[in-house]
Amino acid sequence: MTDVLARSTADTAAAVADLDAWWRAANYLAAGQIYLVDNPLLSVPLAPGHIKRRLIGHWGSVPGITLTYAHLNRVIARRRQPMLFVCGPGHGAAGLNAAAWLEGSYSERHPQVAQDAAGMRELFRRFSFPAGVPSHASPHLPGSIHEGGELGYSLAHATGAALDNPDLVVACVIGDGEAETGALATSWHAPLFLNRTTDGVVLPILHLNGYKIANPALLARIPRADLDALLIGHGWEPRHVIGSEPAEVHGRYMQVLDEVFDRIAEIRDDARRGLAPDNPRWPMIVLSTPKGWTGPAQVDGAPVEGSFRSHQVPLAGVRENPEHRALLEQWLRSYRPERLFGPDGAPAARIRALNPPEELRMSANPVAHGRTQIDLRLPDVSDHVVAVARPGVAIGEATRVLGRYLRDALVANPHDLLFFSPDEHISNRLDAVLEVTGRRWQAERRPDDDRLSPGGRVFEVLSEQLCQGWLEGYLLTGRHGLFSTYEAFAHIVDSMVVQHAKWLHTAAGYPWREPVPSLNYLITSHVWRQDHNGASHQDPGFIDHVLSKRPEVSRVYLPPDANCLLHVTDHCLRSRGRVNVVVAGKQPALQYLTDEQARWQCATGLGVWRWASSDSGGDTDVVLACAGDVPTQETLAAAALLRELVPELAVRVVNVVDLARLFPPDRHPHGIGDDVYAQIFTASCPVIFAFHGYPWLIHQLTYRRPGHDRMHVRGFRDNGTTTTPFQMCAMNGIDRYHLAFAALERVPGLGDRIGYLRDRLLGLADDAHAYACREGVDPPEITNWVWPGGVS
Ligand SMILES: Cc1ncc(C[n+]2csc(CCOP(=O)(O)OP(=O)(O)O)c2C)c(N)n1
Ligand SMILES: [Mg+2]
Repeated sequence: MTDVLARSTADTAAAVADLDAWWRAANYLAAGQIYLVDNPLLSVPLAPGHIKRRLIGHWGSVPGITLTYAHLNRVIARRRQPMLFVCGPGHGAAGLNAAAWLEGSYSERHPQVAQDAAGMRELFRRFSFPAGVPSHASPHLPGSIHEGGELGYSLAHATGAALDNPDLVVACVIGDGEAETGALATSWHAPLFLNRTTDGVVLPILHLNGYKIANPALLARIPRADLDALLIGHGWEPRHVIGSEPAEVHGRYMQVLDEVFDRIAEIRDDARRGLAPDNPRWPMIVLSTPKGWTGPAQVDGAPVEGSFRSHQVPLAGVRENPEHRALLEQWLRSYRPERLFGPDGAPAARIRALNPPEELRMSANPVAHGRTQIDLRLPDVSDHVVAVARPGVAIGEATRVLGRYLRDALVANPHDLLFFSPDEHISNRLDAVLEVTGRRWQAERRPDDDRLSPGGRVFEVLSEQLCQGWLEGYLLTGRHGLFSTYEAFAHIVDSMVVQHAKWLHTAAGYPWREPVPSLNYLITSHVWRQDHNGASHQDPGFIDHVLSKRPEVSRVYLPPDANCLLHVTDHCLRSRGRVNVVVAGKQPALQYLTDEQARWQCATGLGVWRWASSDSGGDTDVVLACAGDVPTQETLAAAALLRELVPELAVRVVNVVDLARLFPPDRHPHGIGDDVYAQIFTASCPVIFAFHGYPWLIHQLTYRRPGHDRMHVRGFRDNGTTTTPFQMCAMNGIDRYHLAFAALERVPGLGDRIGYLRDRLLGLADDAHAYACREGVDPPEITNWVWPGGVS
């Protein structure tokens, strides 16, 4: 291939000149965005009035980003290679905006920013400006799937985007500072998961510009041989582009990219013909060019180009300080804008000639805009439900049931659905999926390994950040997936879900972006059933975190049994543009609702369980509400106890599946009005709410409801250890005995009986405690408890 593409020296010089012109144009436009509100083409001498009052942006990263973009464009045009550009240093967005503007796609998506002088002026003005566009590679930027504000996720996103996209190359610029983050450090494992035949290619470009904000970057200060050893050890074949002389760097970059893409073609061809090893080393690039390259060399006597000082705005006082202003003008004119843009401001013909064909522009790649997605073909939930002849008697394992549904979903969607888990897929009882696929693995396999496979569709890696990052990349490019993880350790990705939720919310404002499939979490090993683990594994706070995000995006579901879990998951897999958290236990547990009842319960999100209530047709004395599988069981057991101890008491049982229903409608699209709230929770009865999570979340959701002081919430009080399931509940006051007593305490008219009832209920709690301490298990009347039956 290289022979075929070989060029004469004259051709190479011409190509270098063209690349350099495109690069200079992009750099000019990037600097213009940071500084200018007017005089975009410098048609008159620079004056203070042309300069922004607040200078915001990050210059240092830009030249390496634009250089890479220009060179990839050359490859795209020559090889007609579809490519996606993921930029780790998303703070260098001025460079990316510039590239998209030069390619014409910025103007297509933002018609007010045309490819002319007025458009260029607007491109500059709106950057990091109120009511303009942000300083990072946010959803406004065509072709971007990665904001790059919170550093660390570029390579994971790129890997996720490449999965099941066999024709795509995802080029991923990684900042050398970003490379120090935990998420990026583990992302180097990608070659051990990517499939040569069915996946696309990830091309990491480690941008070794030497500096972060205020410090050198570690990888830039270790011996080259050590850096190579690190990357080779991770399965990459690094090739270096080093320099600070533009013409030399252009030449070298061209040559290296030709070699890299030849090698990529070779690996792909070999794979498709069944040749060569399972896990070849994939080529990658280490780009060592100065931070802030081509910017001011020195400012006020201190080096800026090639230094951390170029990270943001190299010249600060340009409105006030004529010396700085002169330096800025000199810098901007050094790109020779008059040769790059016509008098009308449009990019010159030679610049436009370097753009790839329209459909291959990275800034117009439909993959980045969710435009290549399909709907999942999902199995019929009714084919998977567990039979519930009587509520609260049969035992089922919710996630095991779900596993069979997911297995069939995978069979129906073999190329668009993936499962991710930090080594917990089987522990979470989703085994059935592995009847039809394996666990993705390209490293060594041994005979006693369990279902490892180079094409497996279950991704297990012990990094929650990798699971999340891969899944995000997969979703953002229009495919579907599920991330199952322990509840307590979901916090590891707290920060990532914040970023993703922001992305989804902002992206929804751009009609040219299709809403992408939702980010679905299955939290199966939850706080109440950490029988093997204890305190370290007990924290239900992830749902608080997710519900604090934008209401248009965030959803939390607490299905009480297997059939509800099926219906909720079916809904989540069909949804778009959401973060769905589904919390459901994996332990054998009582089943309550039939298929039809579960369908209704999940569609309405909350409801009165008449079969468990004793208030039909008359006044209600107390409401027992619950959300979550374990709290539901304890609430029902409390309701049964109350029937036995105080048969005349009118008790209503309410179950909440969709937590956001508790919001008022002006706070969340799923919120219910006060009228419906009163129909369910009554207008004035005490409500004892047994909640899966921290109690204050329920208070937060309901504080504006009339008579909020009647809401008494029991939940996790951070009392945890390795103990029996019932003792976990008792330690936190959500066990049946304490719930029943909490209800009685608040019901008027029991007179002297309350003392007896108190002794009885708390005595039973003590007995259960003593039994557990003696026997190491819960008493049989608790372990084997079933709903006693009888519908009022
Ligand atoms: C997780 C995270 N921590 C800290 C920051 C603040 N921050 C913004 S840019 C930056 C330095 C990035 O350096 P590098 O990745 O080398 O990018 P470049 O040199 O290309 O600008 C830091 C620390 C951040 N954005 N994200
Ligand atoms: Mg850097």
